[in-house]
Amino acid sequence: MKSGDDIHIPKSHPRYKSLMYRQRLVRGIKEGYVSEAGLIAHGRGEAFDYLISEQTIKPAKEAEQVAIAAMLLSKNPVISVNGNVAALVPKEIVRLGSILNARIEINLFHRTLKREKLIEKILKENGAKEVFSGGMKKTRRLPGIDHPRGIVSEKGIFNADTVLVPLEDGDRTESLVAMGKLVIAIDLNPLSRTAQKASITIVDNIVRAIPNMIEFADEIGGWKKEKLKKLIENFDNKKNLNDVLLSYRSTYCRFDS
Ligand code: PTJ
Repeated sequence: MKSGDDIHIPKSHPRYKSLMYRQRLVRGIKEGYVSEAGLIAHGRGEAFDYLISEQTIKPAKEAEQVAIAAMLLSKNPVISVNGNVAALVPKEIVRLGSILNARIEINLFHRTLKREKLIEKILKENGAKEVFSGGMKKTRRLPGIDHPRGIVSEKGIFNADTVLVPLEDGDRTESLVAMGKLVIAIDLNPLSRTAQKASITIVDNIVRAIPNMIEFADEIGGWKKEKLKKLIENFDNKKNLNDVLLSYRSTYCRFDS
């Protein structure tokens, strides 16, 4: 039976973009690579996106630039991909990985080999040459993560010095930070455990964050190391998260007398 989720959405619809992203996730579920819980996560993200007027706010821009500086300075940066990321920004993730010379690793919360294979296919169709995952031969376990997502590839996340974790579920960030890695999170919820525990938190929708990061990579890619280091030194993640919360106030108290 058809669910009607695939109806044609006219470009003139005021929420065209938002509806198109929803459709991508629904299709991803039908194709078997997005988890059903991915829809719940997306809905939560949408709610938080309203609080920033569905725009990249200043603190997010700052965090995006610092994140790129950190990745440019890293020896072995890795971008972690889950089902939602593969549905929303597959081409952009591959492009960012190639500009930054970063490895791409599939790491799933609702892990199945079938989903891993389907996501690998999508990433390769979008230009990825090599895709790492916990399904590879040489794997290691992240300390403190008993869940199947704790199995990561040795050459990818396990040996990374910097890991970009978009739309993360929480405990893995803590484990990666405890291992001494620099963790960059993309999460619309500034209060989530991931957002609070990451080294650099980007509170922005991934569909805007990754394209912005690609622009920053082009812009600051040629900078000297010292200048990149300065950007990172001057960044305070706690302050940045606080600025995000303050921006809610300035958006939603605009009718104050
Ligand atoms: O594909 P899998 O099996 O690895 O599962 C992926 C999900 C996302 C389902 C899984 O990691 C999960 O359950 O995540 P959580 O705990 O719901 O956390 C996801 C976080 O991402 C929440 O804080 C959301 O607010 C946030 N989020 C959702 N959509 C977006 C987002 N942040 C940025 N951009 C989005 N589009």
